[in-house]
Amino acid sequence: MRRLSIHDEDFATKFDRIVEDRRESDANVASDVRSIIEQVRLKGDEALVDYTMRYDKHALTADVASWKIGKDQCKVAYDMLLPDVREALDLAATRIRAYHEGQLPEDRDYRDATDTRIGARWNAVEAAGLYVPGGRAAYPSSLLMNAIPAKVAGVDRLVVCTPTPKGAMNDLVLAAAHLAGVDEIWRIGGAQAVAALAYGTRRIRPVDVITGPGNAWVAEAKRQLYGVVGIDMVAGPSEILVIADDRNDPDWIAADLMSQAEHDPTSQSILITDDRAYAAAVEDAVDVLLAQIATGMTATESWAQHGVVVVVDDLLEDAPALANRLAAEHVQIAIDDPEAMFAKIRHAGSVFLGRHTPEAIGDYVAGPNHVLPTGRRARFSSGLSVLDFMKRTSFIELDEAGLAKLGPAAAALAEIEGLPAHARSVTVRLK
Ligand code: HSO
Ligand code: ZN
Repeated sequence: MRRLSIHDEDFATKFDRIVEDRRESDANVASDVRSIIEQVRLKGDEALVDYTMRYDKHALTADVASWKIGKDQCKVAYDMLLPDVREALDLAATRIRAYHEGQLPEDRDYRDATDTRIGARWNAVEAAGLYVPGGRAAYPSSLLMNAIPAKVAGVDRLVVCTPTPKGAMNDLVLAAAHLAGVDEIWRIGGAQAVAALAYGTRRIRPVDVITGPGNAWVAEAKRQLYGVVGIDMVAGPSEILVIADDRNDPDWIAADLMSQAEHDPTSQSILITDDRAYAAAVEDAVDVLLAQIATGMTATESWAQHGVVVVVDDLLEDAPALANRLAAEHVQIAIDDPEAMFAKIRHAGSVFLGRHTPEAIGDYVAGPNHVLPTGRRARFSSGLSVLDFMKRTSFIELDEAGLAKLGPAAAALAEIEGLPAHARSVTVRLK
């Protein structure tokens, strides 16, 4: 963990180094991924059988159940949930759905002063693919956060791919898939799954957009296949920035910091506070917590490698500029009246206001999406939304009088661009 004070004489340099630290996998997977994609494109299902045996030790056979998890199986998983888990998942799904319904965009259709009718209509993509990682990062909450916006957008066919290493399935993910209305679940993972979703195989029909988190191979496959399909974003390790004054219980803030540190050793937790003694109290509370939680190993590594504590003079004056440089995925503003600080935050994936809004509420049940830009991408991008599963088609309609008004200018521009057929398609219609 690094400690910085705004009074350090090399503060700017040290802070720059933190901002520039990408923390992303440097594994050089690009060429492996390229060849996996090529094999799936050439050999289709046969390549999926090979890779799934090699990487997941799972045999895809003539038995369709080895390929696909049935909807009935998802329903059984849902029905078997403990009542409090089911209620929690239901609450999450209901709130996520309601929030995302509010994102549905409005079509535009109007006549301007020249009586030209112009506008745009939104339509959903036909099919979306959702990657769900196996193992540690197989979160039912992430399935809901990806699947529900797709369904709200109006996607007809929602396909999940997930690895089932040695045949193992995650019943909570299946239960969430039932709740979200997923249409197909294929037992395939890695870059090969992304390639199958993009190009299609004999068994798996292709999709138009692929979303969902994954390891370095999955992320690289999405990057390479962007253009063949749409993708949501290339996500990196999770981050949290907590801006807190000394009137917060240090235990609360320690838990907030560790809530993201426990995701992955490359996750990052940063505290900005205005009191050195308070910073030390939070650091102590973090150490106590790390010894108690089952994810202590992961969180300890994240905190040791990437944790940062910054002490400033005045929170309202100093913190927003630092926060905007970091453009963090999550920003918690744990002070009494967060509004003035919030007004100065321009770059952040999601902001959590006040002392009673821990980031974890946003991970699960608040409603807004938890798929958010990481690695400073909040400078130019936003969290997942229904718009990621939609696109708009613009339209234009003129009548004879309207064409008479606009046509000559279009013809003139076509002439200077040296495109006579363009000009003519206009002028033949002018009397
Ligand atoms: N905080 C993660 C999402 C998540 N947390 C899923 C718990 N489950 C994304 O930044
Ligand atoms: Zn989380």
